[in-house]
Amino acid sequence: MKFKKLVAVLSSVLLMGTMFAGCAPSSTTTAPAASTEKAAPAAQEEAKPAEKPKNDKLVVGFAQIGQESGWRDAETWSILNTAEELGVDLKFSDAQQKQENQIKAIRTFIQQQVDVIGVAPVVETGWETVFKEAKDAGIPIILVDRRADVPEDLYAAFIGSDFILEGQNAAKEMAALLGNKGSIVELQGTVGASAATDRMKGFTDELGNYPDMKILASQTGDFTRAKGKEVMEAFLKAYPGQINGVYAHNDDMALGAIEAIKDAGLKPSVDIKVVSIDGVKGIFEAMAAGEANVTVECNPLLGPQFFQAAQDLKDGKTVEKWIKSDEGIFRQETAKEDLPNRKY
Ligand code: GYE
Repeated sequence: MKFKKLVAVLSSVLLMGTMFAGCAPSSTTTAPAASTEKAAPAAQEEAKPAEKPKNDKLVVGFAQIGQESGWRDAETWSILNTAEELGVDLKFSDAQQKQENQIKAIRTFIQQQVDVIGVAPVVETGWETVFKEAKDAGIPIILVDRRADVPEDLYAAFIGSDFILEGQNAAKEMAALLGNKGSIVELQGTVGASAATDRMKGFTDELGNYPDMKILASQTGDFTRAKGKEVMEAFLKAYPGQINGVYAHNDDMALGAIEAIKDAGLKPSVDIKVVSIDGVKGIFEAMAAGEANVTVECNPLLGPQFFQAAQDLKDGKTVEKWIKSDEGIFRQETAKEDLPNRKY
């Protein structure tokens, strides 16, 4: 499935917050009503033994957060596309940024007796009850890209990045850009999300090594371009002529901040240094145009690792508790050469 086509399908189907089953080409665009293969066991049970046959298709439920960023779209694409390639029966839900919708989706997956549930927890807390329900039903949970604050026995694995390290790397890059001296504003991700909490911690801790660098202000832009712009506009008004750098917890917010900086008559990456996290194409374009400085990569293409872990769990194998992704740091100097190689 092509990325653009997928995004179009997502916008039209998933925005409604519905759930649909199967990721094969035939079912991706089908109406939610088609998702009944696993939901009507009664009729089947009379003909077949109650137990699921061994070696049957891998059945997975995935409770996605929403469509707040280019990174998120790339992750969704990776999940849908890998399921299609592997022939996995995928039930996919878009929670439109709401934890209650993710919890509802997980409960539906439990009823549908999926083999494994994947969830990208929008915030860190509030998962214990529903994860216990999955555990009682014998369904392992894989945390994808963000962590949940639950006891270790309530999830099988976390697949994703080291957000603290990303924050530390971002701080080192900012220090190098500013000659170890200057005032920074921070655009935080969604409040309560592990990706935001840890990116803030890593950055702040690392900044402790640079006595002449300080954070002037820090506020959430909810991982979106629109809010990133809005908050940056407010910062520029509140601290005229005082901001040397902006650190954004994701590229989308940085792209919003760049617009705000330009609207204020300043040059992004020159008058105000721009450092962010993710590595989406849009920020490479901005770097190539000389408007952003550095992105610390966070890989969203987690589909292959996710379904491998799901299959291993179904097969009764043990999986690593933290499956990490390989990531780099990319700077303005090489952006033009890097751009054609970017996959998301
Ligand atoms: O950095 C951001 C997204 O959870 C790691 O969520 C993910 C973050 C990603 O919306 O762009």
